[in-house]
Amino acid sequence: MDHKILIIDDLEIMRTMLSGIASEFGEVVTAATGKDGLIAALEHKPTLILLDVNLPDIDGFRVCEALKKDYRTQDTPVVLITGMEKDEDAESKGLTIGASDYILKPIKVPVVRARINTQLTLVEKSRALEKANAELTRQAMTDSLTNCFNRRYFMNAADMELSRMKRHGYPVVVAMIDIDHFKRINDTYGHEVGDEVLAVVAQCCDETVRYEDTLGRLGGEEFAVLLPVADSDGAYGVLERLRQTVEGLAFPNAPDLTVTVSIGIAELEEKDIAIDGALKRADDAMYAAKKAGRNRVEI
Ligand code: GH3
Ligand code: MG
Ligand code: MG
Ligand code: MG
Repeated sequence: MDHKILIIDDLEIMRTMLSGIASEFGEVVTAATGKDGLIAALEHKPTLILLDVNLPDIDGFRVCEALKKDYRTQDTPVVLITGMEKDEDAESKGLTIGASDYILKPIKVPVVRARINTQLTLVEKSRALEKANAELTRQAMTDSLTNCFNRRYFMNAADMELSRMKRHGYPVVVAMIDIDHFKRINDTYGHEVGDEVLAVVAQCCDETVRYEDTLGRLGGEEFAVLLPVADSDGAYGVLERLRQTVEGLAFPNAPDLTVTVSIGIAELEEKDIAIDGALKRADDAMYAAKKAGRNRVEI
């Protein structure tokens, strides 16, 4: 892993000695004053900061406090370095204000090396956890076949959009998109082609709507999209374009296949308590499109 270690110490000999050890772990940057150290922390975003307590301008405790107050640096571990070995207060004060560890002067090379190693290992573990967490969060909100949001995420997002609409008063439209005769597609071409159709249609929907619109797979071959700041006439244009694009899609594994969708549109209304009401109206409109011959958009 790429580490960057910031050393803040006013003595050049200390900066040189500490740099020698720290450079075994990654890139090293140094600063000779508290102020320069704070600037360097923001500029270089180090993984670890070694901070001398006795500095000519701002003392190390206050530098540490400043680092811990700033959201941009508060998660960066700080190891304090001091010559006040008799002063137990200094040690507890340092640890209380958020320092991760303490190194006493005169420094011993193996001790410094071990303490740096411990801090960097902790950083690596927490980064790995963060990554795993982010991946879990992504999986929990995504439908794995189509990569669009799953039903649970969509319903939550839609309820939030409904309350935003009520607060701000802008129109929001929800559309139900259902693939026509999808069962027949599965029966004729097999489930694998069916799955490919779902993925391609989802991608097509995603590319047609705007970035701030939310697309979800509600079930089998049913998708829904939320279009904020759109009234049903405005949304009709977008969805009619989507309908035409889907009709023109080509499927390499089924060259003679034409896929169409039926789409129902409804506006969210002030009286709606949850998204279900608007979804039901969109669903009714979608069924009207089916009844009217499919491959249509109905309001
Ligand atoms: P309509 O035009 O009236 O919508 O007819 P339809 O055949 O599309 O509708 P129906 O609800 O009868 O059939 C939906 C089919 O979708 C049935 C089900 O087997 C299939 N299906 C649901 N989920 C998946 C999936 O993940 N992959 C595949 N390949 N098929 C699926
Ligand atoms: Mg000093
Ligand atoms: Mg269908
Ligand atoms: Mg259906």
